[in-house]
Amino acid sequence: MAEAEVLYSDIKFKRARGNTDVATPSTDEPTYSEVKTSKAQRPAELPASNRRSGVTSERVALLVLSVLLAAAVTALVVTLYENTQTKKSLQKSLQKYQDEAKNLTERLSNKESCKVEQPGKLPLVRDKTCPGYKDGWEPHGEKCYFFSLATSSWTQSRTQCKSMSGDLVVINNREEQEFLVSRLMEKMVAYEDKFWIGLTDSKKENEWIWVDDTQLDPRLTFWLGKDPDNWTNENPDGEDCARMGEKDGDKDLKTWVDKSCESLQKYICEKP
Ligand SMILES: [Ca+2]
Ligand SMILES: [Ca+2]
Ligand SMILES: [Ca+2]
Repeated sequence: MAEAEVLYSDIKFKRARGNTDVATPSTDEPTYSEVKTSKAQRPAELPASNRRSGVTSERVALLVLSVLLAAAVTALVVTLYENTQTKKSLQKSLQKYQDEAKNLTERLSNKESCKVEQPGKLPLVRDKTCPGYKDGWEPHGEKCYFFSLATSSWTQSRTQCKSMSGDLVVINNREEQEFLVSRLMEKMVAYEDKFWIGLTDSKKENEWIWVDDTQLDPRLTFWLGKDPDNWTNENPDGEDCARMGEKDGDKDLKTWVDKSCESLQKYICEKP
């Protein structure tokens, strides 16, 4: 018998009082007999309900597996979605940073081009200071320049320059002309807001002399249009002093015009 199989037995007999010879009990004397048995239940004899229970367990297991599989798939989908969102977010951020970097580069590039001050070929040395820089003198090359805010006649303007240890500007080369043209493009507030330079033909008509007594080199002139025309409508004495400046500049740097020396103009001074 297997361990799980249990047999119970409980038998009770009652003997008659005072009669030991007779083994047969009288009919009025009751005899008790009670037998309880319990047999092991073999697997093959499992009731139908238990078999159903086994099938149900398999179904439950299958259901649990299905739920776990569904959960795993859901988690995978959520992770994939989150990764996609993160990737999109990173791409947006990257694009934003790239745009900002591009803007910054363009702004820096513009700033650099302003420093160079086209059409000048040589970069300006603005950090080098000039004597009297607090009054507005600014360096360029080995010289210092002053662009006046006030207006005066050509002669008065020259006096002003001399009072500041300089003289009206003498343009010695094309590069110096380029520098002055570009500075005047910034400073001029109107088309007639031109500046006296140190050039005059007051001694002899059409014989132009710089204030340092050098003759004007015909290969290095920047007359604008039909000037010098010694126009006499404004002053019967004609026009014997030179002024310069084109608010919009000129690709050939042609910005000089002759003007009556009594006209009130701004002026450019130069000193070493
Ligand atoms: Ca000069
Ligand atoms: Ca003249
Ligand atoms: Ca003229």
